[in-house]
Amino acid sequence: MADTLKYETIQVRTEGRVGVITLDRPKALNALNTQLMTEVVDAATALDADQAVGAIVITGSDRAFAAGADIKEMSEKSFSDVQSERFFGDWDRLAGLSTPTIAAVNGFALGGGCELAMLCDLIIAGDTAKFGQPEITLGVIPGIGGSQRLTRAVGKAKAMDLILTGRQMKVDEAERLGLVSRVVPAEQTLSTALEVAAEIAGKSSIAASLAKEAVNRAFESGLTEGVRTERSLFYSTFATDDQTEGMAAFVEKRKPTFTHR
Ligand code: CO8
Repeated sequence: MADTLKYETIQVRTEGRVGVITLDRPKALNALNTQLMTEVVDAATALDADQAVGAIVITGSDRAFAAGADIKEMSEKSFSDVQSERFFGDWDRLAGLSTPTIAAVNGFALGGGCELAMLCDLIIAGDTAKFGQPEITLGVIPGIGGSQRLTRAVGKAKAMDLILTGRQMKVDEAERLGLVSRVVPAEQTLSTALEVAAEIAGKSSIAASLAKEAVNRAFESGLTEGVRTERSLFYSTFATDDQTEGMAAFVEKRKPTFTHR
């Protein structure tokens, strides 16, 4: 389990089989600086390795999920700084977690904040949520996958609109475009995300990680390769105790008891 005491910019806790990471730089609207990025990746990696954790929720505050990468920190950097320190390169490790992840978003999810939400498997958004990629207004472009994941999620027409104008998109538009999984009243965002996370964590963790890998392959590759990958992942579920138990429980008309093996 992640050692929450060592973190300064996030809080980490577990509720049953759900790990919760709360971004905690309220004065900067949870702007993502190097320390926060390092702490989120460290905590998420520890939760991912913990067999007792079956889903991870990442959330912010009522006012902001995250208002982007920390502009004050970035403004001091040169090309050679960002290139040599692989600035924000570790963020990609979040995409490689095998535990399902849910972003619970209220308020601003802008720039790197929108990209962090899109790195998660599901986005549950409150009705106050606003998404956008405003990097163009700072003379830069998205750098944590935004130009790729947003385009795959909402299509070229809307991605170009959002990335070239830098405008903020309200949650009803984000839901219509398929960027968010569910929209709820803002005061219910975290509780809904925790419920969904608990539901996922109650399933077979092995099956969940294979299902996640299969869906991500659809996102990242062509149909033929994706279907081939899904087939071999499906076959591999027959090597698990959870497949034996899940199907036996159905046949015997009882609830399955998954051991996540
Ligand atoms: N970075 C640093 N500080 C921020 C940020 C930020 N992204 N966003 C807000 N803050 C700070 C403000 O400076 C302010 O601090 P202070 O009180 O010390 O001046 C405090 O948070 C509150 O902000 P505001 O007073 O501006 O609050 P408003 O309600 O008036 O406005 C907004 C809220 C609209 C969210 C506004 O703060 C804003 O526009 N923020 C910047 C949004 C933005 O441009 N985000 C994109 C950043 S670039 C990016 O994310 C690139 C990611 C790629 C990284 C590449 C890695 C390879």
